[in-house]
Amino acid sequence: MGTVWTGSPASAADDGPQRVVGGTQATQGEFPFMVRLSMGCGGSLYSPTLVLTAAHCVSRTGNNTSITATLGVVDLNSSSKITRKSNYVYRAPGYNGSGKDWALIRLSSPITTLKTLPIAQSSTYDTGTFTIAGWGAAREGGSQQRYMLKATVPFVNDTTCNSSSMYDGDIIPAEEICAGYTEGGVDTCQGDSGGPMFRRDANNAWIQVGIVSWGEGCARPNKPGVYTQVSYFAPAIASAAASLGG
Ligand code: 4AZ
Repeated sequence: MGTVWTGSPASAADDGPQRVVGGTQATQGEFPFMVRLSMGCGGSLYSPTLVLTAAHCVSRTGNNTSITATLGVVDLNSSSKITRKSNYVYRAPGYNGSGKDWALIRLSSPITTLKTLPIAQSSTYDTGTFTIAGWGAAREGGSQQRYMLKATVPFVNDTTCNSSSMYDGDIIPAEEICAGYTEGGVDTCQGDSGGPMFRRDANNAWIQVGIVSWGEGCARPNKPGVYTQVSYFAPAIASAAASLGG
């Protein structure tokens, strides 16, 4: 995942090589619900047979046996990885490239050995510090990762995220939630799309609040990551899941 450059962003006084440090490696079993998809996206295990991802990671609603999901490992080359083929894709109705960036992928058979990631049902958890994770690029323009990386990023409110110094009105406040540091340095990046942004709930359990959607570059100052606001779509996601058999 992006994650990315840490330490301090290069300053005008810093003319040395830019120090780029990836997030840190997730440990095996730390985020059991994380999914890597063969088109180069992330996802989360919503139920034993359904993976929640981004609409922009899939092409259309309908039968689809072309996607391979890899689960249960931080190392994508591990011989203990679990894989499943897709059999159906459900893309958010009305998706046209702006907002509504969610989709469900149904797996050919259930995964019964991994924990699922519940989605936020209200805006209660749409604030605070969030965890991001994935196998996407560790810097803007960088390569995809073999080992899952993780990081934490702070919530950025819609007013700030839509201000002229940030996205200048391009955020859809009800549908999108921003997270990142004003100074940049930590972020999701290419290949993390579709993966979850999550935090702890009142019972200390992980709960998904976002889906990696877009951003201008990766980890740039004043360009936080933009995530699908899962709580807003929770009823639509639940009814789509029910229509897909759970
Ligand atoms: C991408 O292209 C992408 N910095 C994902 C996340 C972000 C930017 C781009 C956010 O998949």
